[in-house]
Amino acid sequence: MKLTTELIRELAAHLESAELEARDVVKITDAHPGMDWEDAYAIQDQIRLRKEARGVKTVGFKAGLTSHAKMKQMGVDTPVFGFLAESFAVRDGGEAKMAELIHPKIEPEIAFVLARPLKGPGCDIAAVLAATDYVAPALEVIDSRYRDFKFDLKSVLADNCSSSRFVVGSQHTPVAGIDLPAASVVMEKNGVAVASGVGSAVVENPAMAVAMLANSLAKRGLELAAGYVILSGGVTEAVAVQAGDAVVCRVQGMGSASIKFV
Ligand code: OOG
Ligand code: MG
Repeated sequence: MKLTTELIRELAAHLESAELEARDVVKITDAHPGMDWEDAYAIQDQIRLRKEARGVKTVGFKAGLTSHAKMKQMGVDTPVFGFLAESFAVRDGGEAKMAELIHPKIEPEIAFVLARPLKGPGCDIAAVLAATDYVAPALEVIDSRYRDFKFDLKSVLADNCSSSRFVVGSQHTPVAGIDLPAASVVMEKNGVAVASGVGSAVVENPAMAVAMLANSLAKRGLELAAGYVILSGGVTEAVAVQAGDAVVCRVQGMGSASIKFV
């Protein structure tokens, strides 16, 4: 750790206010170039604790930058992990308000909902599949608090990996019947396909991204709880949205998830 506890709390308040007030800020490594990985995750943890202290529950976690398309789009080369607060959840077919967002982009993902807790280290694909209650199509709305979505890995980790809103499809599919790497994923905006890929785009198997998340959390003494929603990461590049847009993610064998921007 390079930053003091006081500064970590200040930076968490700074980034969470930017989120809640829908305004952008410059990336925090500009003023704190010496911050390390531990500091970055400590700021993210502090944002989570701020929300929990106000009664906003944590309902899951996410992996991000788990596909080559996303890594290339953002100019980084390792996965990142963030948390999902209940205030981020939008029901399938529901609305996200543009006035509450800065410059949102949307990406198609595969969600896992856990029947049993998942704890690293040593989690692998088999452990993830055994702990999974069901899988479903998902859409994640990412909304970096950083100006023009320009960041480095430490800044984005501190900013809870741009997490903003998410929708999980209402069809629940047991994972046993699904070939996750082969599952085709299509995202449509206003009825037109704007991105498509297959499950294997996410670290060869989206279940692997969940295992990596559990193993990463273990380093901070955290685990994935039963009932948690896990987003395994954007299958394709993220696409910008505006008021009036309707977006659907369809995953072969799993149905769809949809959201409107108003
Ligand atoms: C970071 C979040 C990435 C994903 O699924 O790849 C992410 C960003 O691109 O702003 O959620
Ligand atoms: Mg994502």
